[in-house]
Amino acid sequence: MVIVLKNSASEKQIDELMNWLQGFDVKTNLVHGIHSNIIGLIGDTTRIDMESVQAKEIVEAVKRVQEPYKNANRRFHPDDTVIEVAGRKIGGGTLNVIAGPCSVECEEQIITTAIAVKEAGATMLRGGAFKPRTSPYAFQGLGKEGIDLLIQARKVTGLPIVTEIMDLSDIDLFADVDVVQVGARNMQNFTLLKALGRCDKPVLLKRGLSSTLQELLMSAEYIMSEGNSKVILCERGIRTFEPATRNTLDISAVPLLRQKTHLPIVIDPSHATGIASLVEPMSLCAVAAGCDALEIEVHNDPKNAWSDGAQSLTPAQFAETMKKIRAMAEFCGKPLDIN
Ligand SMILES: [Mn+2]
Repeated sequence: MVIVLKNSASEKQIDELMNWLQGFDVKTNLVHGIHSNIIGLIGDTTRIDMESVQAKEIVEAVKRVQEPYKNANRRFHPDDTVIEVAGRKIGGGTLNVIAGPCSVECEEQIITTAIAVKEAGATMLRGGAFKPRTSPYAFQGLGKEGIDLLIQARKVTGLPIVTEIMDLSDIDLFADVDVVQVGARNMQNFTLLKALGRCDKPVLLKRGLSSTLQELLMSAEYIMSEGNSKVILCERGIRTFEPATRNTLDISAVPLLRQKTHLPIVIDPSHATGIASLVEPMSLCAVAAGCDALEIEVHNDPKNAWSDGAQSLTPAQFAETMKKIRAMAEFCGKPLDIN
């Protein structure tokens, strides 16, 4: 961090500022220039709030030269993080495909879909039990019953289950879930993130619809700084001016996050586009860009789905898409994870 001081700063004020900064356990280096003085900080500056520095009377400008996240930063952890989920590995050279319906609706729907996606080659099952819907009048999910049905589907297929938590008060219901998902709308629910940081469970963290990649990494940092290093990042489209797709898929997030962080990266082409026919081409792009997993909505009867039917693939479409995903994954040297 570099702090530029105002010309009016007195020696006493500079001393006071330096003492305050040293309280954060960093080395301070005062450099006298011709036109202005600067303080260079060396060490871990993640605990120093830039705005508090900027608020000091004698500070002209502050600039960070290092990212404000530490645990998620590749600079400090050069090796890729590989997260074990019931014998499968997310990250580290193989591709996982998490597939299933937007919402768990009933036993027949989730079991039929689970068997179909497993047969097509999916490696994990997704399904929403708690649904963050834009309208309070839309289907809100089956809650605990939905989680029980997912567990049943796991028994039948052996696929680990991924499902979303919306509220901290439900955390006990997730004890037997393999991966806890935090949705885009909760990406900055810091109380929830901190609580998940104290669990020993993989967390699939979705990027908020208007969040920058740095904000996504700062949210990962919330979980990691509490002790849980099993964070999986997910790009699911961001809101732009383009209304033709539900969101705009930021494919460049994959190689960019890869440079910035060691955490595994997932692409959700279903929510990113909102259109079933775009899911396959976007999946192939994502694999080519180097993602570690895809999360795809598949429904046994999309036309009658209780949520997100327009973006859900039928089991037959998913099976066809999987053939191409498998071929692309092999071409890219990141074959499908086989248990
Ligand atoms: Mn959905």
